[in-house]
Amino acid sequence: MWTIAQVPEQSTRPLNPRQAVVPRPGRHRRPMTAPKTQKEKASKRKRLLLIVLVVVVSLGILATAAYFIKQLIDSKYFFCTRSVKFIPIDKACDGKDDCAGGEDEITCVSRFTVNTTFPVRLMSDRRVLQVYSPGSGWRSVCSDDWTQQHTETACKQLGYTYKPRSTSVPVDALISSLKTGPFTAIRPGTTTTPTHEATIDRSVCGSGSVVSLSCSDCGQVGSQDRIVGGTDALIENWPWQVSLQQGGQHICGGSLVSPSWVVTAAHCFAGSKKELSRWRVVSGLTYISTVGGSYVDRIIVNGDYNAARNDYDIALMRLSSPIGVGVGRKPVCLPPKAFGLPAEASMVVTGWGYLHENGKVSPSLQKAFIPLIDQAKCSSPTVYGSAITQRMICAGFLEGNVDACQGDSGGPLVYFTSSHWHLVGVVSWGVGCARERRPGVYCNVEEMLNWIHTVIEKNP
Ligand code: 4AZ
Repeated sequence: MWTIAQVPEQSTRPLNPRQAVVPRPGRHRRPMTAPKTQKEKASKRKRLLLIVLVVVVSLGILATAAYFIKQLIDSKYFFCTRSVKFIPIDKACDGKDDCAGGEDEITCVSRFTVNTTFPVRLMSDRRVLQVYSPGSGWRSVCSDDWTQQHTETACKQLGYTYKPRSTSVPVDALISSLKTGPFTAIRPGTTTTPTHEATIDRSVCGSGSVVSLSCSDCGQVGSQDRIVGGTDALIENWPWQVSLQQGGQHICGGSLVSPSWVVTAAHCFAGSKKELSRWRVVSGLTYISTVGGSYVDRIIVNGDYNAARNDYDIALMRLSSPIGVGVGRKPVCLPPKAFGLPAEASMVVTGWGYLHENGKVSPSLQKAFIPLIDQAKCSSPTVYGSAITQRMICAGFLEGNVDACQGDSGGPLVYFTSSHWHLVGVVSWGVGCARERRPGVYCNVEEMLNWIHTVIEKNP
C-alpha cells in the first residue's frame, strides 16, 4: 500500500535511470506537485467564499425584485392562463367574460340570500337547544332520552364542533319567554338523524329540564392582563382576529368562527376586490405582516347587502385549508339567539385600523373597551336617525374619543360572558372616527345567525 509516509521528500532516483541525478548542495528541486502554503490555501478559500456570497446576494436581490414586480403586476392585472394574456384587474369579476372561457369570472365573490329558516339554534344566555319545523315553529328540546350522540349530531349541524358537551337546564331556571314552552323531545333510536327531524312535540318535559349545548372551545383565552400599554393588544388575547390582505396590504379585519370560516364585512369586497386569488388571510400575529397568509376558496357576501345604506354588511370567507388552532389562532363563539346584552354592556373592538381619522394602519393590534349604545339613542335625530336598521348596533361614546376606524372594518366587536368571548358585532361604518355623536356602527351578528349557519351548512 502506498502511504504518505513512504513518499521520499527528495528522490535521488533519476527519472531517466541511465543518467544519475546528483543533488546539488544548497539547491532543492521542487516536487512535481508542490504542496500549497497555508497562505495560498486561505486566500483560495476566501476567494471561493466571496464568490458564494456574491451569488447568494445577487439571487436574493433578484428574488426580492421578482417578488415586488409580481406584487405590482398582481395588483393591476389578472392573468388569463388559457389565453396567456393580462387584463386590467377591474375587468376580473365584473360580470363580463374578458378571458377565453370566462376564466376571469370563475373565482369571484358570490352573493347568497337566505329565504329559509335554519332549523337548529341555541337560545338565550343558557344556550338552550331549539329546533324548528314549519308546522310547530321553534321548540326547546327536553333532556329526556338525550345522549352524547345527539349532542354531536346537533353540534355538527351548527357548524364547528370540538369537544361538544351538553348539560341539562331546569325549565324553572329559564327566562320567562322559554319557561312555558313549547317543547319537543328526541325520539329514541334517532342518534344520527338531523335533530330537527328526530323530535316529537311535548307539552312538558318529563325530566323537567331542557338541553343546553356547548359545541366547541370557542372564545376561550388565557389571562387578559398580559396586555402591554394602554391600547396595545396581543393576538393571544384576541386570537380570532385576522387581517384580510390584498397585494401585501391590510384591507380589512375579520374573525375566525371556526378553523375554516372568517366572518367579515360585505363592504370589504367592493369595486375591484372581488377576485378570490388575490386575498390572503393572515392569522396569529400581533404585528401585521404579509407573510404566511392563508388562501381563500370562497367569499360569500350577504345577498341583501345594500352598499348605499350599509345594511346587511356581512360576508363569510372560507379558507382553502383550515388553520391550525393554537395560542394565537382560535375561533370566537357566535352568540346564541336572544343573547340579551345588558344595557351599556362593555364590549371590546380590536383591529389594525387607523389610529386617527386621517391616519394610517397601525403596525400592532389595538383594542378598545366601548359600551353598547341603546338602539333608540343611536336612532335619535341628533345621532344617526333613520340610518340605523335592525341589522345594526351602535357602540362607543357619544362624546367621541374612542372608536373603530378605517381598516378596522370587518373586524370583531366581542362581549365576554359565561367564560366565553362572543362575536356580537362586525365593524361596519360610522361618520368619521371618534367624533362627537358619531359612534361606530356594527353589523348585528345575532340578526345574521340564520344566514351564517345556512352558508356554513351549504359549503361544507
Ligand atoms: C371604515 O371606513 C370605517 N368609526 C370603519 C369604522 C368606522 C368608520 C369608518 C367607525 O372602514
